[in-house]
Amino acid sequence: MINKGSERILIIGANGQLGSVLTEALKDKYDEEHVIASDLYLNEEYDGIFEIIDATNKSRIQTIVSKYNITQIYHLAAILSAKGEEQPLNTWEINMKTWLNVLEVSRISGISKVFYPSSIAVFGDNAQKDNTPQHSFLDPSTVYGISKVAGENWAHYYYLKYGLDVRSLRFPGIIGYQSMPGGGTTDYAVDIYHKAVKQEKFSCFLKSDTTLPMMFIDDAIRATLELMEAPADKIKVRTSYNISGVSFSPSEVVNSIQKIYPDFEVVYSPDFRQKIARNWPGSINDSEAKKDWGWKQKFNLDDITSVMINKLKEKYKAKSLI
Ligand code: AKB
Repeated sequence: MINKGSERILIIGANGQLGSVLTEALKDKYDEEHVIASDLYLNEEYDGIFEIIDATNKSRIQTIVSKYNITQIYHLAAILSAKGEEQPLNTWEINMKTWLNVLEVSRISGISKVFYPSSIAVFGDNAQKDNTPQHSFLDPSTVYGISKVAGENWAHYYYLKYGLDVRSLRFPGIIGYQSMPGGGTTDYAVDIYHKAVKQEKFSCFLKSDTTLPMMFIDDAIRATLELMEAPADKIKVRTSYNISGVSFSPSEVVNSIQKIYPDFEVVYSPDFRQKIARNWPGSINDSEAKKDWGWKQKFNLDDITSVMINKLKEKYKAKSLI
């Protein structure tokens, strides 16, 4: 049972694709005035308590944690796989520094639970490509992937050495209608729905048969909340859990969209992101998450297509853009 009144939650990276939706879900679950959203820039549209935090600045995180007596931190700020390749050393610096700052502030302030999103980007060429097991060889090909492997190991270290209750999921590509992803290799799978609804032709930066693990945003949010609410003794993996949603290629999502928009057109112009995708798994084995804390995915590809198209239609119609 959650004691709604006693928990005080800080979300770092609340303006992002996952952060913006997770923050609303946390506000539904806990007292609204106990959920503190934060990011590098103020979100003018956000309705609730918002603080500017640059998470490379440890004392700023500490100030906000002390100001609101924070008990849980969700650390969602990171530079993703494709964007990260533009400036590898800067990506390493930001992804690691922000995470180590969060871990240190959490340790010093006695934070009761911390959430850290990892990614399928931790896997590289030497991991099994289909049904990739939890305990695989990790030789990522992107700096984002390297930072997530290191981040998972730091989570494990803080758990072992200080007993800090850090929990983590290896997210696949996340598909949602509320906000756009930024800088990932799986971003095409959101953009494609926007183009379909606007009845525009889509140019895909991956080859048509590149199968990747993906997940609908509702499943991703539910997985996060279920993991964070599970009793601590159920959490056996203290690096990061594999979780699976659906797996599909660009041509499969095109087929799914064409059931609703038969004239939807796509051209394929693979770029550097194809090489990143080729190194990632096609599907994920999440048996440990299922066994330990009861994870089960709900949305398949056609479910995702139906919700995405309906919600985006509403959104674009409201703005008179379609
Ligand atoms: C990316 O494409 O970089 C992210 C991820 C899979 O972590 N969406």
